[in-house]
Amino acid sequence: MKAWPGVIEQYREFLPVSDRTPIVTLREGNTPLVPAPRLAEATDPSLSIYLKCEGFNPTGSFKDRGMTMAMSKALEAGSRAVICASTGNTSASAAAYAARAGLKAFVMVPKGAIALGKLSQAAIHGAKVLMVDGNFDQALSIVRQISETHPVTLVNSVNPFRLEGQKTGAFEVVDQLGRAPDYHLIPVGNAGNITAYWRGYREYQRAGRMSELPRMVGFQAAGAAPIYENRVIEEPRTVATAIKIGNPASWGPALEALKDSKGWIDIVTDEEILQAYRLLAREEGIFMEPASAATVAGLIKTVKAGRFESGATLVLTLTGHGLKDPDTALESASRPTTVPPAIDAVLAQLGL
Ligand code: AN7
Repeated sequence: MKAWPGVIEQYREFLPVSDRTPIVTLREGNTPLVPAPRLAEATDPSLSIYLKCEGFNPTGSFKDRGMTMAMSKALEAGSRAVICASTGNTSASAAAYAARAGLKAFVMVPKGAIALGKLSQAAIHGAKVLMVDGNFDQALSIVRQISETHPVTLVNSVNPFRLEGQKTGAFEVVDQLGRAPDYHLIPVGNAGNITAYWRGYREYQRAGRMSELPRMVGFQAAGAAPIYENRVIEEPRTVATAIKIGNPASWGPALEALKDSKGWIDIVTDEEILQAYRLLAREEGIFMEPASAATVAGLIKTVKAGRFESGATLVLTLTGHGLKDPDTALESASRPTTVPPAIDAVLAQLGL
């Protein structure tokens, strides 16, 4: 079997690269599309549910698909440094791909609202990490201004190459499933990924690789739901820190994706997110971060509301790995029990 070359080489004909583009890759993509029969059993057994496990990318999130493109094009353009604001995953991915490319990385993250794993990634890859005493939206505004006036490339999803890379997620779903699903469910923060998936599906259809388009269904956290509420949220709140965003950069394009695909956007509460988080880990053996669990929470809510027709095929993008956020995992599960090193004491705990 040929080794997976990474998303740019795999989908070169669909991407704005040329022979002169130096490809910066960690062999991202080719993530598993895992059937979720227990999840169907727990919701509606007539549904075919598949999980696109993006947490298995090199830095543990879907951001690597966009970062391989953004970093390759930055290098091609002669850039020496990159900058981003991030709720965590973008900064982890930018730091790793910048290291790979030999570029300097500057990342800005909201203080106290970034999961431990993500922060550790940005740090160990050698990025200059700034913790802003404010939120993501404020940090994005600052780095956007800096990139306009200083020699540093912005690698947030407002960089058009990011979404170009991320659309390969849709290509893979179709390649793995043999068709597009009837519904594609996805968490929404800055709204780049929902926009990218929709673009990917449309381009694949135009190229004759699939026939029917899916309906895109997005989920925001109830305390951070600007698109759902149709207003900027000044102080977004949610346990799913990855999607704690009050003024999404791709707001307009996401609305178009929802409208064009006859999809919709809904909200899920933190309680629903954490319930889905535990369910996914315990019933399906898949550990994804809370923002990803928002999609599973959305599935449960939507099935209850009777919005999916019987027998429909659903794909859920699980955007980031559970290990990114060990604190939330430990707070959401029962604590380990300490025992002395003695068989009797251990047996007393096991109840065998
Ligand atoms: C796990 O890292 O915005 O709607 O700065 O990390 O495309 O923004 C992360 C977003 C979903 C939302 N799931 O995707 C960042 C950042 C996870 C994420 C989203 C993010 P978009």
